[in-house]
Amino acid sequence: MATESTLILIKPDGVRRGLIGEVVRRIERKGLTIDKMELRTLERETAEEHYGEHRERPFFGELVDFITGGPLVALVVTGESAIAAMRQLAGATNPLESAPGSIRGEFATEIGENIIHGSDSPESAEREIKIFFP
Ligand code: DAT
Ligand code: MG
Repeated sequence: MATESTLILIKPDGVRRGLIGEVVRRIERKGLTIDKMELRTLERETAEEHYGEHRERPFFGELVDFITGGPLVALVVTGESAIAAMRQLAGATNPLESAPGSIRGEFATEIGENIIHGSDSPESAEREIKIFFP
């Protein structure tokens, strides 16, 4: 058990569909703390750095197009086991495999437009938070 911080993105599909409040409500209801929060549109370079681990994947170009395609909300969320807690709230990557009550399970149908990003480890969280909030 440890206090952690994680980088969360409410992706452009979530912002477009009016789900900022819904996601923020779930974060707060879980008992986690929002330390930082900013609405911004990413440059391609920033998106490519954030998703660098996927650079060789066939969907990388589409992923960068999507994540730069409109404003998103970047948050730093802190609390007990915040990384795993936020991955639980988000649900599995493919919304057709996410638990029904999770954010992706409830609000998305497509893997490419799955509403939310959450860091997957303490190392990723540290790296990603530096990209968005240097
Ligand atoms: P997660 O966002 O759950 O950490 P990931 O790191 O494996 O998932 O992938 C990052 C994002 O890339 C994911 O949220 C949606 C997109 N993605 C992943 N696999 C994909 C695929 N097979 N086809 C299209 N987009 C995909
Ligand atoms: Mg990931």
